[in-house]
Amino acid sequence: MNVASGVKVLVLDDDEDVCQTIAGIAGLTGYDTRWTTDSNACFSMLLKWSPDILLLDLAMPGMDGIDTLRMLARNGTSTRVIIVSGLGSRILEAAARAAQESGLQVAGVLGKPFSPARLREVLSSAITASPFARSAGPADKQLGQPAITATRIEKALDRREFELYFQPKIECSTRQVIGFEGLARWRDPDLGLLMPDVFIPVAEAGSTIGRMTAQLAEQALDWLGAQKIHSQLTLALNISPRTLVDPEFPGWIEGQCVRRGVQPTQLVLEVTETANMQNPLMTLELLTQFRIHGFRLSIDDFGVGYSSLVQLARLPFSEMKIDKSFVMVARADQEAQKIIVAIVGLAHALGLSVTAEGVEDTWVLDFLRDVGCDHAQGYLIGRPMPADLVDDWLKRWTPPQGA
Ligand code: G
Ligand code: G
Ligand code: MN
Repeated sequence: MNVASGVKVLVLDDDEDVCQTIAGIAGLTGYDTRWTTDSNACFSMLLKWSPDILLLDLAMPGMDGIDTLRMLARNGTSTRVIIVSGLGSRILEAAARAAQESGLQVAGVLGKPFSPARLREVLSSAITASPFARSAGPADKQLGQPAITATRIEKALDRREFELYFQPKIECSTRQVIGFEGLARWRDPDLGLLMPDVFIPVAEAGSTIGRMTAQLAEQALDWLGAQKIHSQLTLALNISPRTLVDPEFPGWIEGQCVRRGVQPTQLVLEVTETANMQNPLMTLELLTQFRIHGFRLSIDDFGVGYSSLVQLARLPFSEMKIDKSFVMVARADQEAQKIIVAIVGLAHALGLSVTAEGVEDTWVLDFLRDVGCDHAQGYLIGRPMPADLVDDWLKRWTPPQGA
């Protein structure tokens, strides 16, 4: 069946020719199309006709596109919006970001002039893309539930309720699996499966992060030790900067590797920088020790937060992970694409490998391969999964078809 059939498309543009062109192409493709050059008429059609998609021109006399977007957000419209403009991609993408942040479902941007093919592409991806959803913050998740406290975490550690989930990483050029990132989950008997953003900050604020890291590191190394046929796989473990002030840690983790016959090169330690790296010298010393003992070090969430060029040059990292906020939007956001290209160049110039996280579609995976990014991780490839599903996933892994 034609994806367009039954889909209602409304066009708002002050230029009647543009309206007619868009409506003509969309109509021929099978969309049920209406257009108007007047914002007020547009609002009334939104209410009475409830279109699925609104193509909105940014530069309008009187009420401009931003005013219209603000009104739409205030009315809580569920119509998906495609922003159209000849003002250039920076303005288009800024408008899209503002609209998204105000809660609208932005389904794409369309620069003028555009080809009929490009219009059809934007329209069809607006239908097939999953709706933009705001993710619930940690506060929402805890609503009406017992608070996560250090005491509760202490008990959970005694009962070994923390568990590693595994998310696969592939090589962009060959699409072979190279390893996994271990992500902490808390299987609480009352609350169910809890995500790290709920409990890691509590653990970091108190004194339980050390024990938690140790339990998760043991699970990681047990898993690596058990990979007989996949002994070349790597596993990345997230390390809190708080752990990087414990002088016992490098020696301890090395001992744990030796006990299980795991090569240190199989373990990657991912570190996110934070504003309060309490003891920069100690951190520098410990990170250097890890490298001396053969572990690999990854700078997590690069490009946002506190990671700086100075830190990057100063600390002995072997890998950089491009933050998912750039990667997830790369298909529609040319600025994000440029940032990715720049980060890949920077990483390679410093002799680091690069992993992009948050890869959600094949276009982005192809893009990453084309710009020389080494590794990719994201929902397209696989979601974080419990250990007992990993073998099966590896057997069934078929690389997504690229261009
Ligand atoms: O999927 P996800 O919600 O798993 O992870 C959210 C965040 O929690 C990530 O930024 C990740 O760095 C952090 N995180 C996940 N597991 C661990 C862990 O074992 N230790 C630390 N310190 N952070 C973790
Ligand atoms: O900060 P860190 O990179 O360690 O966190 C990884 C986080 O990103 C985890 O919460 C993981 O579940 C999440 N994640 C991994 N891949 C994707 C993806 O493709 N899309 C989104 N939205 N989140 C992802
Ligand atoms: Mn990470």
